Amino acid sequence: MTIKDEIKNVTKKVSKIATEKVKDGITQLKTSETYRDMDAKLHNDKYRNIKVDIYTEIKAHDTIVIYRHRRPDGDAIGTTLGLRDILRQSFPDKKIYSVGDGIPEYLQFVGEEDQIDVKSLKGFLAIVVDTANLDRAVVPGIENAHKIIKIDHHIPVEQFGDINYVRENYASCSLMIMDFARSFSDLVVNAVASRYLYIATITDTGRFKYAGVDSYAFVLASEMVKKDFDIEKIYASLDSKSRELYMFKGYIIKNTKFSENGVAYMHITKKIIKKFNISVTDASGFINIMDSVAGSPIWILFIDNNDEIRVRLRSRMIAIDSLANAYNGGGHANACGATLYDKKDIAKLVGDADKLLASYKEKNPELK
Ligand SMILES: [Mn+2]
Repeated sequence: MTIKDEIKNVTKKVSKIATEKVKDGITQLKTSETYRDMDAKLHNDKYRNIKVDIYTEIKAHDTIVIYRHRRPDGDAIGTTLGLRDILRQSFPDKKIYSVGDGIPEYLQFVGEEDQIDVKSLKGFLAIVVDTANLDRAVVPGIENAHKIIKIDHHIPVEQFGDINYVRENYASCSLMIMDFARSFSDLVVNAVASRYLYIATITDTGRFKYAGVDSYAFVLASEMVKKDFDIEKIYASLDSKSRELYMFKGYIIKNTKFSENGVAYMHITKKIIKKFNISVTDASGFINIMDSVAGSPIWILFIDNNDEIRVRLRSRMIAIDSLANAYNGGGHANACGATLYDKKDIAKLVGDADKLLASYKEKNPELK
């Protein structure tokens, strides 16, 4: 065989292997069964039984009420409405409600919760989503519930359900619901429900930026996007702010303070809120403006709220939930909230955060 022929042969072999690999990939991605295997591989399928238990309770109840936490964010609203519409579509004979105490203005484009008197209902199934402890939840009439199911992705504070389905490695509660829905063939996720879940997912992951966003998150998001809803409109609604808020953004950037080791923080007083004519919720929404300062992977917003000071804490790489826990709060490792009752505690909390950052920088000198 000449060298020329040999090269030809090798090329043929390589291209045959490549073709087979591509074919393999295509067959592998063909069935949703394989997606489920991916879930099993990535997240361990020990949760399958608990999903079946939840599904069984849903089947067994004619009335289902879905609750979420107070001061709802995009995940809380999108997940409750998404789950409600999945169940309505899938079980048209059941009565399914999503209840709360009002939707903040910036999320009103998402959809509407149900205005019903839950106290008049009896023997229903309660599903509380995106909420670590019952104290944080808005749960009118839950005392009449026959059973309570908790579905959440926060660090568990309290196991308040008859069934507690908690998966901390999920980047949003909406992804848990999408995973749940596609685990059962008779659960229908239409375009309306997909849109709700998609809004929840992008808001809770900072548009797929935060820790916890893994390949399976994209598989689930991809399933949502396959349905026909307008993504451009969603971002237009989420990302446009009123002129007052736009000006307020400039104020934060101009007035952010930094601790010795680089914790970025800012105290928004009642006076400032009045000056810019914005709400406390609006002000809280600006926490992530401070996320892009080099050397400042912890950032904190303090907002006066009646007699309390609401605290929003965010970080990259460094777990800060212990800090939130020490100041009447909790949440995720990199995103949590707390409450202060004394202005003096601001300096104290910043000092504690500064120590955390200092010790992280000591171990990771590449972060100056
Ligand atoms: Mn969430």
